[in-house]
Amino acid sequence: MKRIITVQDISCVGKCSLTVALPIISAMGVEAAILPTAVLSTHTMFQGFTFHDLTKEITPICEHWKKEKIAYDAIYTGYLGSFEQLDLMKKMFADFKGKKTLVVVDPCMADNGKLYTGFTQDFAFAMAKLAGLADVILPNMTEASFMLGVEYKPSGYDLDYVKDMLKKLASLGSKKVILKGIEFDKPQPGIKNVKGKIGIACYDAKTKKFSFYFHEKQKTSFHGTGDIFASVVVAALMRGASLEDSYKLAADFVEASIKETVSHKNHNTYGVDFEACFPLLLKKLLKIVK
Ligand code: PXL
Repeated sequence: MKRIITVQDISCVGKCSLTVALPIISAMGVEAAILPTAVLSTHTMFQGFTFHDLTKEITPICEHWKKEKIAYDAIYTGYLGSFEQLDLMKKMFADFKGKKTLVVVDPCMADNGKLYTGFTQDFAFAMAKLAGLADVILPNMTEASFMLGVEYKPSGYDLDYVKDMLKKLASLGSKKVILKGIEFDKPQPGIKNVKGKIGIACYDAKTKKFSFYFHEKQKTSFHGTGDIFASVVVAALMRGASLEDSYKLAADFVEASIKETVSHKNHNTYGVDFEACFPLLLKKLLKIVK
């Protein structure tokens, strides 16, 4: 069985970071080892959340793993809370990246044109350096804009703008870029149906191939869906799925989870009910990987 080490916070309540990565990776038939970076009472969308930093634990934990000769097939980082943690991840990549280890950085720090509470433009530039060490990165349009130091455009851009952004993100150093949250106002060459759609654009710097996947935009957005998306992508890659199949599976699962959540009256607003969509996820996964 493949083993992923995922490095992100524990938001005790919030359906994000480790509380989604663990169940999703496990359900997809991959071992999920964890390195918690902090414990929060909730994610940072709530008022008055508690925050206990675990940075000091990271080095001793990694040293113990080295002593035990524990190896990982993938290293997947999500929400990281400080410059120091970014530096520690660089060291972790150097220590644990074997010839076949896949490094995935989800530069989880912003959405809808805004950085999450506690982050700055300098942090985004530092995250861009970490992203440069990864094999796969999965920013949304906001995170991509902050990492590149360009103004975030909520609309009015075209396919060339997106392709240029993908190439610039790849030039940070990572070979594969999955860019999320793309919305076109007008049809684009090869992408006719854009009305009411939101999509993913992907660039493989090795093959120089672009690919796209557009699906229905849901009216409500939720925290944690980026973490769900990334967890599905990493686990699907570990199960041998192609990059394209992996991000399509992830997008379909997120879409189904949002639809499931809003189908209930008085549904919660802090995260999606992805738990109810596992049968769909596994059915689709088994079609891809047999
Ligand atoms: O889902 C991303 C995320 C992860 N962890 C924490 C967060 C957020 C988003 O706000 O606050 C602590």
